[in-house]
Amino acid sequence: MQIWDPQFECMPREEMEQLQLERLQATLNRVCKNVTCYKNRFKEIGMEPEDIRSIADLSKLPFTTKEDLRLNYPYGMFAVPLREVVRIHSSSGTTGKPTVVGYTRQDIKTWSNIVARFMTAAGVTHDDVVQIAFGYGLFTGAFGLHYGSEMIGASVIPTGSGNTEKQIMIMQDYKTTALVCTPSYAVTIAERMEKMGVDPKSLSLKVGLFGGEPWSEAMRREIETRLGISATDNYGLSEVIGPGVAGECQCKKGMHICEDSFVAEIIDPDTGEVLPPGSVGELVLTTLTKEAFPMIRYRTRDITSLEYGKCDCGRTTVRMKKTMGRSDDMLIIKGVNVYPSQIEEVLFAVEGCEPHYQLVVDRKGTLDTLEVRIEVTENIFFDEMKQQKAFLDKVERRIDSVLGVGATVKLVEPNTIPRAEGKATRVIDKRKF
Ligand code: DLL
Repeated sequence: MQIWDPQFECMPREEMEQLQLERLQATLNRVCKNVTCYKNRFKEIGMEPEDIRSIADLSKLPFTTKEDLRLNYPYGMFAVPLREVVRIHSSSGTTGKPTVVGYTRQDIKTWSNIVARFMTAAGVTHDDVVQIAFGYGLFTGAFGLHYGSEMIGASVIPTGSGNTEKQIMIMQDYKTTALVCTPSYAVTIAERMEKMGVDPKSLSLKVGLFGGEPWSEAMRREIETRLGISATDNYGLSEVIGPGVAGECQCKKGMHICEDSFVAEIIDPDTGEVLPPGSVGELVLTTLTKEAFPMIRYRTRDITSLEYGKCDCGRTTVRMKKTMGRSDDMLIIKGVNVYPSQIEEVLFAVEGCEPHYQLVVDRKGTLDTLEVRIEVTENIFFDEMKQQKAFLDKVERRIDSVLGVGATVKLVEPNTIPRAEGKATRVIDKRKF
């Protein structure tokens, strides 16, 4: 298995912590000098950057939140003058103003390099033909993987997202070997291929690099079988750099975080307290190499845990588990915390469920209700009411026993839940309106 940057990816832990500390101190000095928000923060807590003498000391500093970025919209958190910024992207937030992020020329190089790392870890080499089916534009997904692929020397096909039949034709004719998109779009592509009668075995596809949204292990198995590929997960967020923060190797036992560029902490989302290694909590990230848009203790809202043990691939970097979802996507139904990904796991385990589902949360009087809409495969028939009832009972019982919350399951006709081309919308929460 190839490793793109063995010096950093396989660095002994003590050495990595030393490197992180040096880079952290340099970053803190720079933000204190150049970003008013951070300058004020240090003043408020009566600290100087020099007071941070270890990585553990980081916990003495306040968090940065999306609200801080909103208050400093658009360029207030930039640490360099705009003339040094060569690229601007934006987060995919759907409410309020989006967050604006900037990159210097060096940031673009750093970004390309860390994306090249996880793409190499996923099995991409300069011999590959990489089809990028993420939306090009303000979203960081397409550009990040595009630049990473070029750095590896692979041949990039920038199809962008959508136009699924054309994607498939290109895959056939241009002999695509690696597919890059959201996991939900991968399902959309697989489904369309089946409809078109295209046998995935007749394609040259080998690997799929999917990210940008949470997806379960069950969904991975589904995609791997339907497309006949090896599928890996990769994680990132625009505020921190975009894709490239972490990615899986072929062992598929967690996503390796680029620790020479980011310090990862897990906190209790309610108290803000740093949790011991292995705990499940909210991921907080501090950038160590970014010039234009450094972030100190940025609260990602993503719920995961960290694994510090060595991976069989030889990399020593800490791995983050697949995220359960975002703390702000967590549904509280009748007082029980529910992540859409948990329901996804249950559904995939039931034969006959299609990987298309939607959760509708509502309130009747003071009581929350959860309706799980699922598509059933065309070959399962429910002409018989008794058969249908048995199926519904089975899914409802499983949801109740796994999540501890009752749900009404409703079967919907094949092809009625909207297909995703980018990130899927899984939840309709009517309680907010
Ligand atoms: O989604 C960056 C990205 C693009 C990562 C392509 C990987 C591949 P944003 O649009 O700012 O950036 O959204 C970031 O998406 O906080 C997570 O909640 C979610 N997310 C991203 N990747 C994963 C993943 C990009 N692999 C937000 N698993 C993050 C689970 C993910 N959630």
